[in-house]
Amino acid sequence: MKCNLVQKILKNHGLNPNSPEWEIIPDQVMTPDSTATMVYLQLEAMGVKKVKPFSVIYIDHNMLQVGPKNHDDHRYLLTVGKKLGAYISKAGNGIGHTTHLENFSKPGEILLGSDSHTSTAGAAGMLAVGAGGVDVAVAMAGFPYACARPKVVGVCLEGGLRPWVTAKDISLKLLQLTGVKGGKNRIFEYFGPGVDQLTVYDRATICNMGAETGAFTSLFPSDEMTRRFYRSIGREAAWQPLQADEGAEYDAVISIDLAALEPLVALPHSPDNVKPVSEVEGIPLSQVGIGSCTNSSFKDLAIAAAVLNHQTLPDGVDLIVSPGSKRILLMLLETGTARQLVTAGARLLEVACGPCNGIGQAPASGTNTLRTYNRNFKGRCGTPDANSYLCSPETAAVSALHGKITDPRRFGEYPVIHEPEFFPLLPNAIIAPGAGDEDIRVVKGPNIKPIPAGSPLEDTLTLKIELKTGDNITTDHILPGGAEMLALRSNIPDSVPYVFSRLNPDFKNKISSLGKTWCVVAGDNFGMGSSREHAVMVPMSAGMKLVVAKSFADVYKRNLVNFGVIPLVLEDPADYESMQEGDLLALDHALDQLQDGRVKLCNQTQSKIIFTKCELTAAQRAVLFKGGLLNFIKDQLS
Ligand code: MIC
Ligand code: SF4
Repeated sequence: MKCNLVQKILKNHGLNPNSPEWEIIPDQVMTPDSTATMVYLQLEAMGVKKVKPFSVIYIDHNMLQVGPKNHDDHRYLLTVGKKLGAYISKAGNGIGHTTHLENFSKPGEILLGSDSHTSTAGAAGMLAVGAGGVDVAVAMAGFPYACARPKVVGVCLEGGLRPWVTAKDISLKLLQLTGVKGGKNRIFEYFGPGVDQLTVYDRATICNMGAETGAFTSLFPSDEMTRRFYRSIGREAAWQPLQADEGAEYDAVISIDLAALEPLVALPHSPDNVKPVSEVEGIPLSQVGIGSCTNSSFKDLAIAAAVLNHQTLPDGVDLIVSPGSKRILLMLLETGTARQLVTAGARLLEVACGPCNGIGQAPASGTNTLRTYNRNFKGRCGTPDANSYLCSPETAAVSALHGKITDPRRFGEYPVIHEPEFFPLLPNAIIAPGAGDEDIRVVKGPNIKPIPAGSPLEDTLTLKIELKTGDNITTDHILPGGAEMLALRSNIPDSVPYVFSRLNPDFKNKISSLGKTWCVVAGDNFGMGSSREHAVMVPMSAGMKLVVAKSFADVYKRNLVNFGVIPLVLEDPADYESMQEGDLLALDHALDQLQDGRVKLCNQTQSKIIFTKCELTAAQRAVLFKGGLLNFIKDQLS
């Protein structure tokens, strides 16, 4: 049988790629600090003494220490992580996705991560999947990550990129073609003649942005360019060639002619609101950001330096740049690239996620910020009325120079970037586990609170609709990111006042009067964006027991089940109109109906019957009935 890359990787792991359900045992696990605290609290709650797969914690999000919370949580991670046998990338080493790609990626291996952009490692030919924290914790305890088989969509890249057109523009083109739902239950596997010219960092940009389509993951073959990447960092032994067979088949194929692409930009407030830069030139900018796990490679920042060399940024524009890893920062320093950026007036930020999810550098009220990041959800940058645009580093740099969105091709000759052929990783960048670690005393600060457990399913439920909301509601709408909120990731009780705050600022005032259990009605693609399980845990801890939606983002639906919250999809989307906030919905014989998968709700207020679907695997139903995955696993362990 001719195999595509996904089929090869699964078969090499002893799995049948055509089975309707996959049971994946990851080779590697990565947990960034913003979700890692909860993951390790769950590991402790399960009584895990040693993590099974090779696991790495990244201190990369919660770096703004305006109070003790973040450093307290980092000291928890540094002690519990070492005790349980994880590797730890310390603060300042790098954004997890970039740093994992450089230090630990291996073609053909499977990575599971507690962050939606885990897919970045697909750049090196890995099957790299973002998931909710408890799914990752359970995999670290040695249980398989079970999921329905996603479809594999081949993305054939043809032709070659013209000057000033980049990997970021390829990813924006895919978003324009598929929309933020187009990757649902899909893996995007790249192939074709256009792949060869893309560096591994280019491929990382594309696999990273694939998360914005809702994709299960994205990946590239491992070829000579991959080998060159590994050689340049001193890890050539990790390389192996891995390609789809000639004539391999896909569930579908999308073709993109790279030669026809032009610089693109995503307009507020969605990554799929994509237009050619040439059509939106002239929009004034107060801020330009180059960085994040999407675009923070040496080349990304060196292009900006070349554009800004011997120039001075216009007075009204703030250019913030953040390297993706310590290795990249050192390359910038040693090649004089950092000097060019700083001399032109750029602000060199710490090696971290930073402004990407609103941790610092929030732009001025009501202004426009142009960023090389991957998300521009309203309010995500930290300023509720700012407009966030997404683009390539090339477009960002030329636009910064002009103080307004500008087609980078106006700059003239496309700079040639000379990247150091060999710039090895630092041997002291990652803390490795060692002998005697099991005796380490775990340090827990006052910010760490007990994990809220879901409640086993009752057979009869009467739930008040406490929130009705629209389409494409993101995890940022449900539970905002940002410095203040992310510092509470180990403290669910203190997080409750923030829930749904970006949808309804008054929601916090009704929390004290909420019933023991209540429900939410939502539109299409509810819970798109991050894999953060907190977007379920926090409302669940306040009583959310059921969500009725036109459709769900895949990971969010999985997170609902993992915390015992019932996900129902309307059989007739038109029924969405009839349900109003304040209505009482009754669900009788819940266990039987959910077992059957077709669930009848009675809207007692409107005297209307509504039919819904609850499509779950048998394993997921068992988890839901137990009130969540932690309860289920504890049951199994006992
Ligand atoms: C994000 O980019 O939104 C985050 C912050 O990295 C999240 C993870 C989190 O919420 O901790 C993600 O993308 O999953
Ligand atoms: Fe960090 Fe932003 Fe990447 Fe999320 S998307 S991991 S916040 S850099």
